[in-house]
Amino acid sequence: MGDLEVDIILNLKKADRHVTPAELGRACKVTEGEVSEAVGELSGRGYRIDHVPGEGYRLMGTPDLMDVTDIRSDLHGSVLGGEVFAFGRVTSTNDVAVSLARGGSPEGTLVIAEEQARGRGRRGRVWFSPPGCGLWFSIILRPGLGAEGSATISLAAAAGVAESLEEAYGIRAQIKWPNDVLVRGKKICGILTEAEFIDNTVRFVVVGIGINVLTGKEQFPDDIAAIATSVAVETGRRVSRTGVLACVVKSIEANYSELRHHGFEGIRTKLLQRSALIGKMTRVKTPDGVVEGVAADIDISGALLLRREDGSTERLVAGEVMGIL
Ligand code: BT5
Repeated sequence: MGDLEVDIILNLKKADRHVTPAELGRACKVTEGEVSEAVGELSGRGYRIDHVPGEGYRLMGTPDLMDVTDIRSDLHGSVLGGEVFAFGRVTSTNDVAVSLARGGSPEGTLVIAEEQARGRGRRGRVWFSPPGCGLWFSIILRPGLGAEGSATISLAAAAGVAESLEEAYGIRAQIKWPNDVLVRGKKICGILTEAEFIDNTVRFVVVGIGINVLTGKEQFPDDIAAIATSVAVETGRRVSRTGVLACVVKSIEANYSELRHHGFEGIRTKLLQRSALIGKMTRVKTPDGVVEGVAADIDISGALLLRREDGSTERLVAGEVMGIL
């Protein structure tokens, strides 16, 4: 996959009409012969490109399988997705991203796979990641924050996912602290953030995001069928996965930039507006035991504040919501 193919797809997407080989050649700074060769290559990979002699080429459709050219052209100009690695099948995109990050890959590197053989949730739980259905991807970030900062990154990403699903697809999404995006109480997206530190500073953060996009109701395994949903189930439409990816990544980029330049307060406000927990009696499993109380607030470091029956407040930096009562 070369930069020329990305450039051609970018230009055809922008034009949304037939574009002559000469025009494309000028835009991409190559000869007409090179344009025709690249178009041949793209057609072979599943791009539907109409050719009308005299009028040129027009993009009619992108491949069903996610294609790195398509992704790169959609994310053109964004920091996140500045480098994209797209795989058919991996163990877990987080594993690949962590090893790339250890090897020095830059901030914004995005790793995506059609299928994960061992998609992971937190604490060794399994993340259902079949081929052709979802977006399973990880982004490398190098935020230069202290250790406590990585929780806010996860929440900023969750807010980005929820906002973009609402803006682009009209899906009313809520955030369940610390890492789920829910629609009508069902999980459409889970986030697994993993960080490595040097002393007390974050060396890198890998934000792993799983979004059910095309999964039909009947495709979810029995153990999650009642608690999971997808963009297709919620909208009744077969949307483009690459399209969803582009909206989500741009929205995460905006939130990440807000977080770095202005701190957590703006994100916190959005989280409180979209929270599935605030004001509700909540039971949370923490490393120190189970705590119950009304979810009252999220503080400036991303911790959940629970108000207990006796009036005391419990500050939870990590935990597992076991139930909304
Ligand atoms: C999460 O864990 O929700 C984090 C999921 C992160 C997945 C992404 S995909 C790309 C990257 N690479 C990886 O290997 N992981 C990340 P947790 O809060 O522990 O929730 C896990 C629970 O969610 C499971 O025990 C199931 O109950 C449920 N679950 C599993 N697969 C699901 C799916 N596809 N949709 C909705 N719920 C699911």
